[in-house]
Amino acid sequence: MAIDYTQKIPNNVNLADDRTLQRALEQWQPNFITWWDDVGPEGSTNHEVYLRTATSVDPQGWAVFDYVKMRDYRWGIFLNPADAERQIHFGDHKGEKAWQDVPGEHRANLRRIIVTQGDTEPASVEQQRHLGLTAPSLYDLRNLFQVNVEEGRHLWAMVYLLQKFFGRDGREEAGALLERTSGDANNPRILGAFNEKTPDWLAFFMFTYFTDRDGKFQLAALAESAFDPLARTTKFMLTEEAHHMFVGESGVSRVLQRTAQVMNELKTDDPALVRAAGAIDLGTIQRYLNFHYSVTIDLFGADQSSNAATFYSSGLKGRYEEGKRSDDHVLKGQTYKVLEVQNGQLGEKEVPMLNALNEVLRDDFIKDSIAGIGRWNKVLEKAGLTQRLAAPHKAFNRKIGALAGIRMSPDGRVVSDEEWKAKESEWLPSPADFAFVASLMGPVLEPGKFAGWIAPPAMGINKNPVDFEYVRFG
Ligand code: BYC
Repeated sequence: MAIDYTQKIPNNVNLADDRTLQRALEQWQPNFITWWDDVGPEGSTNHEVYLRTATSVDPQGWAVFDYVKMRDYRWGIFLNPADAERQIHFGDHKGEKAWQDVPGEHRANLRRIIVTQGDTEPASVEQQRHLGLTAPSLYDLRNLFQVNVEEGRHLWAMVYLLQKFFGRDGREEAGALLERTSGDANNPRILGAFNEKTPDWLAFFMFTYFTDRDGKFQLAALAESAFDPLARTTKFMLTEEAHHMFVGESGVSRVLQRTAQVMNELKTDDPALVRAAGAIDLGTIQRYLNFHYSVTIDLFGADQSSNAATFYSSGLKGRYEEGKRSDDHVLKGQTYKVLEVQNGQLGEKEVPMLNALNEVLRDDFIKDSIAGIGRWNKVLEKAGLTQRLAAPHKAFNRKIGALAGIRMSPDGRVVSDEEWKAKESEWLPSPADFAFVASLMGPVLEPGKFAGWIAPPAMGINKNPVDFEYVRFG
């Protein structure tokens, strides 16, 4: 079904037939715009940006490109088509028909999942709000804004579910999603990584590579949900999420390409010389990677969680690619290995699989992330360099779960407090690293021109040339 853009709130959910819901969402809409103006992309109001907008959710219509004034972007509600025969295919309700409404006994848990998901979307927009002032090119600026407007739309996706299915509680939660603020001391966002700063473009690329990938895995698990409206909306969100991860993966690749070029030209791996030539040394890139990887794997929650078991058994949240797995999809009596520290040593223990489902999803994420680090290393290999990037150990710099607070080196040794203190600035970005990267940031706004610390992309957006005017300034 095509999306109706003549309505105040574009949608493919027949909003006009549900006056109460329409009114509730139309009351929320001005608050969303106020939030966007206050803490959304700074100084972008009058920019005309070459953005994709969905005109339908099918392959022909989900990515239609044109110039859009940022302020006039049409955030809407788009669900994938319904399948009237869809069945629940995991947990205690396996084989029953998928739910079109929220069963009373699962209401509180579903609301909590939807609120947690919804909270991350505006958080990321807040985290990225200053980056438009220091874009390394028009191409990158456009990509940032594309990510921002779609995260805004993902907030709409969750607010629709809250307002349609959760009555007064849902309306209150929808309001609260615009009140919490990333990094706020009194009213922060729910999950840790979404209260961290994204101070520069290297951090932005790492965030979109790692943290948006948490989005991919969590959304994929929710796309299995027995609650059909949640499954359908997250499926469509996943289509958009792919571009966000592309921005991160290609962004870091281009930084590496430029760094490798400078190292080869100067025939050096001395970080000071690489920095003096205006590129980002590999050590700094590795430290940024260590940071974003570790805060992102915390987003999967505790290694053992009774919530995770309940979410799965009651059909609220499945596993990544649940349908492709060949087990019984109930998982009772099965076990999974998690890490623990005993007598100062890291070991493994077997725990009930249902309780370890956060860890199962984390491990799926880790596999996917490491594959991409391998692709980054190909850039170094192709440039003839022997240095490589690596994911730190799963227990490095953890704040959530059984590994929280353990002092662990990136290569997986339990270390003393003294060693941690002595090495922290080799393992995680230091204030000096942030200051150096910040010193490179500055807007480059001429079509086809790129900042000196990043290589141009291999091709432009939607088959346009790299020097296309991706943003026009009003
Ligand atoms: N920071 O039993 P546990 C995305 C809390 S990203 C702070 O393990 P559970 C996107 C936890 O809430 C995808 N707190 O919890 C990406 C609990 O608190 P309470 C986001 C944390 O329920 C980029 C307590 O610790 N979607 O879309 O098993 C840009 C005990 O933990 C953290 C989802 O996350 C943390 N990192 O699992 C834009 C999906 N981790 O209740 C967007 C929905 C845990 O004791 N969420 N806690 O006060 C869930 O499925 C679950 O809530 C979690 C937590 C997997 C996050």
